Amino acid sequence: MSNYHIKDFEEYFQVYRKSVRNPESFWEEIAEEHFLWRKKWDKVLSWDFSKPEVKWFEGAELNITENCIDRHLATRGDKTAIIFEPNDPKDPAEYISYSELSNRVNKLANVLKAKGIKKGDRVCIYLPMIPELAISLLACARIGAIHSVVFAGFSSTAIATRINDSECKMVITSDGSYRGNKTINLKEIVDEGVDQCPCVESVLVVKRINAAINMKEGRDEWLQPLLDVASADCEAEVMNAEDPLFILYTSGSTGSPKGMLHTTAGYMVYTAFTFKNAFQYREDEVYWCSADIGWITGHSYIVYGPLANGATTLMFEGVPNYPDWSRFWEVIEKHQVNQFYTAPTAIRALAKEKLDYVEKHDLSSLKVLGSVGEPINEEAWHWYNDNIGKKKSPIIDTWWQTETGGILISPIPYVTPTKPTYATLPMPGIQPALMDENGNEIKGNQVDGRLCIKFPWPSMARTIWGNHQRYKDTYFSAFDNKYFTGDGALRDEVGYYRITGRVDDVVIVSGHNLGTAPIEDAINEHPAVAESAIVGFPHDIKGNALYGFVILKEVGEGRDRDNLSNEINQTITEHIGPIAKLDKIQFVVGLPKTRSGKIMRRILRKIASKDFSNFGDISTLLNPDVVQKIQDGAL
Ligand code: 6R9
Repeated sequence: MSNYHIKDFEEYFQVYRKSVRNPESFWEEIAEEHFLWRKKWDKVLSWDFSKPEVKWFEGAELNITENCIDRHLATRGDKTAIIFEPNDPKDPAEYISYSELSNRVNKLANVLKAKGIKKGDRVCIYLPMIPELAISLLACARIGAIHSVVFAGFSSTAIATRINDSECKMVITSDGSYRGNKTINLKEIVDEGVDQCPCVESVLVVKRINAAINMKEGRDEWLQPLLDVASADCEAEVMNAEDPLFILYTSGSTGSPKGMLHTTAGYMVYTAFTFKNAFQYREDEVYWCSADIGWITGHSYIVYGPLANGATTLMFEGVPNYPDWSRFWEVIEKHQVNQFYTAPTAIRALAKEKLDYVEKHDLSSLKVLGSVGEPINEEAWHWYNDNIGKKKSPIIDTWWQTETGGILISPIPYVTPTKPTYATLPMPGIQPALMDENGNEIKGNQVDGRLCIKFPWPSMARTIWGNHQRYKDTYFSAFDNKYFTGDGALRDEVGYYRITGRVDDVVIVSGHNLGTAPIEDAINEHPAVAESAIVGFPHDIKGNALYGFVILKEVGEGRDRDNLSNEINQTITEHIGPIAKLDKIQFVVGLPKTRSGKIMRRILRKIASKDFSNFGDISTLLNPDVVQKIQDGAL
């Protein structure tokens, strides 16, 4: 894939203008030049946000695995496609070349076929971060089956809900997983879940930890013996551009999880394009995204985007603090990682530890640092920039969503001047709009509002599986003829975007619109504060007041709490103004977080307003036990 790297700021604006003036010809050119099609499209785009319906490259035929694997074989057959770095650093890393990947994907694809999986069938994948996870996604795509990956940290109830919602016929799992010095019996969790799923006909089990597990007669089978006798040739299923590729569940602010449906051609084109440009990936570089493939970040930027570019993508099975807090930096040095992509929550955790962990490793291979998943606060941004990037690797703060399929707003490294806490400018083809509460677009700069996208892009989710009405209600009803992201954003004097957080996190205090993220930023600047979360709670006079949940660093432990509270409010006053001062501050040991590291503000809002009833399903939290502790402290 040759030359669609954007080289400088001027070229960015040229490309952007072109992409907005004539989106069809812009994307058509990229699709023409850089991918392998069985048949070209009849029409580049048709769309109607009122239905809503969006179709890209209609009439085209392709298979995404031919683009991610087969076409590289002639030129990159021996190149490493996937580096697998296991949980235990004493175990050897695995280097899977493109030709080996081809064999392994085809074998698994043949096994799936032999088990009766056909085009359009749904397959649930519940695996740790081992090569079989990436291979399972690709094997499904090879035969046109729709994969539905469930993050292998979710509970059996969460698995069952997701399997039943999309009626998966098969589950691919493992006997267990390693996580630091622990092992987790995944199969037991799957068994409990699948017991509630009449649609599941077969369960394939990867051997990872050699655990003694139950195998249900007639349903469960070890995968390896089936692979041993499978053929390494498997003709790719010819897919239409708009045929489904995968379902991935994301939690809504209310109700059951939403199965976002992504389709084939548009998703492929957009993730490949953004991977290459947002990371400035070049041949022979090593790219590492530390997310789990159970999230959209892993789908788009561990598997499909990198492989469509013939890149070397690293999969890490472990955790940042095993055997100790230097593990990430050790992996970067060991594999000479050039682009590193992680989440602010990880950066904050790493920044709490001694700098020795960082300093004993050579990080000079790094060229680009990425951030994703939540707003990156200023302190974390600087720590990442100073200590990891040594002020020479640009930080790309990439804003996007499960629903958007790929990165929508991000600096292009070495092209877009960065600014801490700003995701900066839209990727080519993306037309953001800020909207006011009355549904009008706010033009000009130095404004803030609700973030919408007013024109389709290739990788947008096409529907919610089994519930198109909910798709319409959630994303296309708040504002006429626009996709509503659910996030708030501001546009600064030069047109850079800063995501201020979910719109439901905005608190109106005495008539002032306050984003919680900038206040958290301010608090986190206090030397004794490790992390904080702010929510609104009802107040007789102000309408809403602010409640801060604050985790202290060790240095703050022994200190007088009243004094600290005053200092924290003083910091807020200095950074934002007295209007943003907190009415209540509670020091806590942890914050309730989702598995992807997002703070569950819904729960904190309830605690702040002393409503301890019905927290909803907290079983999928990373740390459900922290909820009771916070509640006890609030009484
Ligand atoms: C990719 C991913 C989506 C929500 C999104 C927003 C928040 C993600 C962000 C960010 C500020 C960034 N978010 N990236 N907020 N700056 N760079 O995380 O998808 O799990 O669906 O979450 O995450 O609130 O709306 P997903």
